[in-house]
Amino acid sequence: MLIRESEFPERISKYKNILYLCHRNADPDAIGSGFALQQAFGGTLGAVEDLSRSGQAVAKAIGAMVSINPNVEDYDLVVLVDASVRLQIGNFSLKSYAVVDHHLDKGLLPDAVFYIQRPSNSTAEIVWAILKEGGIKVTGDMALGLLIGIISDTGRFRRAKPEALRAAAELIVAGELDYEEVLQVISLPQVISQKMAVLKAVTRAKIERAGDWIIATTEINAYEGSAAMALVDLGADVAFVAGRHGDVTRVSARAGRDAARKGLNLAEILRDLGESHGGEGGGHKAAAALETRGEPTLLLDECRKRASAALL
Ligand SMILES: [Mn+2]
Repeated sequence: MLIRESEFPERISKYKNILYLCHRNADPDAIGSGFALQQAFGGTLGAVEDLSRSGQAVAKAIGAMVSINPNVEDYDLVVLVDASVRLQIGNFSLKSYAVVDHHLDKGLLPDAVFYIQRPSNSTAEIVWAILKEGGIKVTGDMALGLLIGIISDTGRFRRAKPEALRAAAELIVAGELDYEEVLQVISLPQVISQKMAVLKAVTRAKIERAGDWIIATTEINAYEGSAAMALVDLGADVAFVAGRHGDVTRVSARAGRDAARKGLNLAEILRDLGESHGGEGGGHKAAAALETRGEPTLLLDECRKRASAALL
């Protein structure tokens, strides 16, 4: 059942033992949002498998204790934060759960006891609305985590909508934060394996034109998301990067603003591909991911065809 932000405190108060669960490779938006909810309403903060490097940096800066792979059976409610597809949280059984998320995916919504999902730049903005409307006082650390969530999910405000900018300004005031210091927290030097992966992915890329649109596809078995982003930064309108992970193939996709405006919806393309290959995909219009069985080359072909059909 879809609820409003203002209804969240009342709903959550009915449960005693709550787990706020962040997705796999938890990023600053997931950690910052989960931490703020946990601080405001009590319970445990957890993540599936691991935290991303920037997720770890944020957790350290705000003093978040994150339980890795907690036993979901131990809780009477699991609040999934920043995720609404199985792809991001893995295959354990979920009895009673809620969702707070900003993706376009519907996968886990029908069985949730309640959920808040709307297409904002970040989950952190939704959490900020919950706290604000509930009249809950935020600490500096809560505000810091939420602000970093917004900064990182907007690409340092490059994709920010007015609501994100407004929430960021409010959080700086509420948490008495120094913006320059905040940026320091997520200014991490790239590790060499990431630089190598991205450079290899770019040099191997296949570049094709669909009318005036440029679609790039490539394979690399790590940092697919960073590689796709790099290809779009270099001029591709759409980029799909596939990599093998054990017996599954992961595809990360990114699109430039013009392609998304033209109606390209990467979340839809990767969700459909996931459905037809027995995997799962989803995300946002301009940034999405897929995990499924199948040959990387064939999956990339299908991605390219779907993207050019959407753009032409
Ligand atoms: Mn997010």
